[in-house]
Amino acid sequence: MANIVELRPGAVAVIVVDNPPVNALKQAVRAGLKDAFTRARDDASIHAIVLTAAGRTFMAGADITEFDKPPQPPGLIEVFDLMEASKKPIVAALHGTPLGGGLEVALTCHYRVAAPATRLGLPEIKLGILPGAGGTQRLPRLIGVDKALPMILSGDPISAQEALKNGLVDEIVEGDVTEGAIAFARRVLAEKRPLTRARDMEDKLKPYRDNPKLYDEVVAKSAKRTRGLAAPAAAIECVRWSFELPFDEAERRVREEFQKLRDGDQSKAQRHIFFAEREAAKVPDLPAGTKPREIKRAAVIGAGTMGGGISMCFANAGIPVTIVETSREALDRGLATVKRNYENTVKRGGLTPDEMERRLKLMTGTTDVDAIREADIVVEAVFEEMELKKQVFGKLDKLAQPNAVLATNTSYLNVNEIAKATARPPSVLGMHFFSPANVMRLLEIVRGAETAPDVLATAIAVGRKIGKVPAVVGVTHGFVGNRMLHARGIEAERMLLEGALPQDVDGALTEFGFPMGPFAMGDLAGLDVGWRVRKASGAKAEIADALVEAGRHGQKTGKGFYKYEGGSRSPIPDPDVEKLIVEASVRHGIKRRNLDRKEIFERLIFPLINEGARILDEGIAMRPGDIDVIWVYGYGWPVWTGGPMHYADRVGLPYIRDRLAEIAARAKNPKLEPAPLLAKLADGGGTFSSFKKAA
Ligand code: T1G
Ligand code: NAD
Repeated sequence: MANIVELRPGAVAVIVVDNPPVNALKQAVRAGLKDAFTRARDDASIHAIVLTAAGRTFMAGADITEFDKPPQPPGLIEVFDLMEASKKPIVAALHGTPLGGGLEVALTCHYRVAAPATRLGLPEIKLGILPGAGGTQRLPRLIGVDKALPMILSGDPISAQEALKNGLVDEIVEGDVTEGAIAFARRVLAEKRPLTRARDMEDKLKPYRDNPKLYDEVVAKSAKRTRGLAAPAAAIECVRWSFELPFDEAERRVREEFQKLRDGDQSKAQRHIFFAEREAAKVPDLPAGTKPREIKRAAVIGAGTMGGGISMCFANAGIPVTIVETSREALDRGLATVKRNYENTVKRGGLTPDEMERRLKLMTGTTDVDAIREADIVVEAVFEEMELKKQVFGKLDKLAQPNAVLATNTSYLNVNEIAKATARPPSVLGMHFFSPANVMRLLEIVRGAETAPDVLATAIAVGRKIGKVPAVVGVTHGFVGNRMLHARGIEAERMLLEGALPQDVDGALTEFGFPMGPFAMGDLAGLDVGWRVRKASGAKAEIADALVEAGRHGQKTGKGFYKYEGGSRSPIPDPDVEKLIVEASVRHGIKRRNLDRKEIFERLIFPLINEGARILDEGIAMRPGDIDVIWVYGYGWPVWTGGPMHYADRVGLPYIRDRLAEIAARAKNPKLEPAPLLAKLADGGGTFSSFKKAA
């Protein structure tokens, strides 16, 4: 086995880090680096050092699994002190994704060269922390405060080309990057170039030292969403210290901030989601060596809201896609919407016109279903009607090639029943996208009773390829997300009758960090959709039904639970709605009372968690973390609280059990009684996360 850090001697020595898969800077790597830099310092035959990494990437950061354990020396700072004291030039050879601590290592080198496809970033903010090893101090010195702060606050990487432009890298090298770095180091030696240390660079800080107010403008431009989040606010302060304080004093304070964040609930929740996201696509009972099928061409049936968005996902990933509709008119409408979406992205600067054309060219619209013969995967997105879906799958069965994967985007319907409309149920599964499909990251992959292992593996691989976060779930009405959403909705409507108004209910969720509450969401999706489903099934939702019957269909009619003025999407509380709600209370003989935020919040969230417990118990979700991932990526659950099951563990299951029992008794609704698993865990002092381990 190769050493985890190897020193290859020579006039230009090469230090190679080899810690697959992403060369995370775990303790053994830090110790290896310390040892290698010490030996390089002490070896008189070495005149310069290239730092490189084996495998797919330069170091992608600290090892996140170490954050929950006591720190083990040496720390990165010890390694950095050695590097900065070096009299021999150190050149970083970057490829892949130098991120976080990995980029901070590179920032401490005297020079940086990069392969053309390198992406460089400080993603710590996405884990609820901030760059803890010099990133907040060295990056502003190298590229300027105005360029460093947005990188730190967004956590998004930049390209090697941009890094070259802003001074983060010194050269882009084609071919082998280590060889390129060695050649670069030789030139540094030959030309006796100075040992540039980022910590000594002052030029780019000067304007802010002279006029600290300049920084307020940078902050105003860079800070997007910081409400409720501890890390962005702290990061803004840390970058401020780069021009306010001496380097070492600033770094000392940064480390304090870093440790506070690392030990806080928000970062713990975000780290939980980082690992849960990667686990959600893993299926323990898939036979080892199961290979996904090759996907060269896709087809989508239906060019409506979802079909259009799903087609964009394929085209965005470079996969040609055929879109099948029933009529030319529906097809043209669908394709026009797709085009408009792309044009808006171009207008916002998110896409070049050429790239838009390239993507549009990958899409072929047709009214001839025969065209799906060439597809390796077909995603059906027609109306939510079982008979129609069965008919469509019957046709797909006759036309699709034997190896094709047949997926349905149904929101609720039984995937096994749909599969039975074909003679090949093993090829069928659900691929449940979320609206808008080209934007939302979640992909619920619904495994049918007969779905073949390689079909499941294909859906997961395709999901990743098109940039989604796949979570594998079982068949049940509404799958994981919508089934839990339904549980939330029941109490929402009841609370209106008891005394709350839509803005009170929605406010309880937005205050917690959701982008919107159930009523604003209903207005956005269109209230008529649910109304039609209820009419068909004989179900009722008194207030929502009354609104629809009064012509209030939501944003599309300018009125729903709220009113919307002048084409705006901002909900405005409407006295007419209040009147309608109060009248309904009177009809039911309910004396309206004041419901506080806490009661509203718990009555929305605890039933949802309860349903999550049932789903876990039934094995519909494999792990509580899968449910968390579904809610964070599909339903706007605030990531810094870690998703419903993680949050429930933090609140404490006994408290939730007791509150649910009260809510159930008051509503006389046995469905709200604590689920057996929740009760069992609460009684035994357990948590949902411990349930995962016991399974
Ligand atoms: N620590 C531990 N494990 C990690 C890891 C990390 N930093 N990064 C990835 N893994 C594991 C991951 O769980 C998965 O494991 C496998 O590697 C492959 O990952 C001091 C405080 C690099 C872009 O936040 O963004 O530095 O599931 O499936 O799609 O200031 O991983 O196979 O068991 O995601 O090719 C900052 C996090 C840390 C980078 C590769 N760094 N990683 O994506 O593979 S904080 C990050 C990523 C820090 C300093 C601080 C991505 C990737 P398993 P993958 P990928
Ligand atoms: P939609 O009404 O916007 O689009 C459906 C399209 O299917 C229409 O354009 C229609 O002409 C077309 N169609 C009907 N029969 C067809 C056939 N036999 N062949 C080809 N095309 C046909 O509906 P939508 O919102 O896109 O929903 C589609 C599916 O996605 C439904 O199953 C829905 O439950 C599911 N879904 C919707 C959402 C959402 O938020 N809208 C989210 C997730 C899943």
